[in-house]
Amino acid sequence: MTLPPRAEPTVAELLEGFAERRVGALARAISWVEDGEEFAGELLDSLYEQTGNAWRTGLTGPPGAGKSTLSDVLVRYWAEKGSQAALIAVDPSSPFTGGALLGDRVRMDQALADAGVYVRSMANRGSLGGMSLATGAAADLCDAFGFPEIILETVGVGQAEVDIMAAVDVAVVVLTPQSGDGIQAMKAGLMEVGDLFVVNKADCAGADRLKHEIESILDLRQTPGPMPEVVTCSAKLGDGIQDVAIAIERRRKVMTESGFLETRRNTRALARIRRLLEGGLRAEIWSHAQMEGKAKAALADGARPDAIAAQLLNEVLKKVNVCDE
Ligand SMILES: Nc1nc2c(ncn2[C@@H]2O[C@H](COP(=O)(O)OP(=O)(O)O)[C@@H](O)[C@H]2O)c(=O)[nH]1
Ligand SMILES: [Mg+2]
Repeated sequence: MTLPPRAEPTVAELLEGFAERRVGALARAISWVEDGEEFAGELLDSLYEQTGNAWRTGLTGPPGAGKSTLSDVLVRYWAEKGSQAALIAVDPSSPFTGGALLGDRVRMDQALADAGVYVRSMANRGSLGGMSLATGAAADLCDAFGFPEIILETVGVGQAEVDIMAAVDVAVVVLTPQSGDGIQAMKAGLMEVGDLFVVNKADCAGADRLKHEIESILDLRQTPGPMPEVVTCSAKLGDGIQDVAIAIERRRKVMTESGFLETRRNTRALARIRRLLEGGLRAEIWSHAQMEGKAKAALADGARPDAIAAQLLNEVLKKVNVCDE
């Protein structure tokens, strides 16, 4: 027996769900964003005024560093203080893995849901503009829904993770004393993106040495903004969690008071506009039949591909200018 397809809610229905704080509405809204559903933009527009109240914390670092374990204890810590969290676990790796790396996360979900935490996994579905756009919009939805704390946890380290970290208020890089994590972090560009460094697995040997190693690397960094702190903890044993939470809190305070947070949020909004603009143009330009036809004709005439591209770009730019006037 096949079930009839489930009817999609309308924007108005989802807004009603948000007003009544129904988690099902939030879940569906995030799916809209993930799938690029046609009314997602309208929904986000309607909710925009309700955003800007949540803190966005990113957690990144090599697989196995303890990001899931740490985010788990952090959201519980916040929940106990009366600050409910939404936790978005992101696997931005190629669509082929289908988010397989999120498995460890899923196992923890039920217990967290029972503690009042909203948990959501997002995997790369090959979405236009990349995962940082989709996760940014998902965070906006959690923000509008009224979660005061939002955690974005990534599964690994790579350019996509760095992009996601650039879209949070405070980016926490989690490393461990094992496996030369300090060097790995440097290679992956995490030293520039981190606002706070957590040396997890402090119950294992070498945590203090790694802490000093990170501090000496940070001394050389030329990234704008206040200097990051390095704290140690053992997420699994629950040791030092308060230190991590307090360090996050301190970082927010420093960033707010120095005006750096506002700058960062503006930069984030601009980067988002630029990405969407470029993505939109990219999608439009080639599908424009004339472009492809012209390119084919020029190729048949024996013109050089780069020269054809430059010529076509010029034509597009001229058109844009005409529209300006
Ligand atoms: N010894 C020790 N193990 C930990 C600690 N935190 C996490 N782990 C373990 O490290 C492994 C990877 O943790 P996980 O949170 O899944 O890492 P993720 O891949 O970064 O999300 C798991 O087996 C955890 O139990 C810790 O503080 N000390
Ligand atoms: Mg994990």
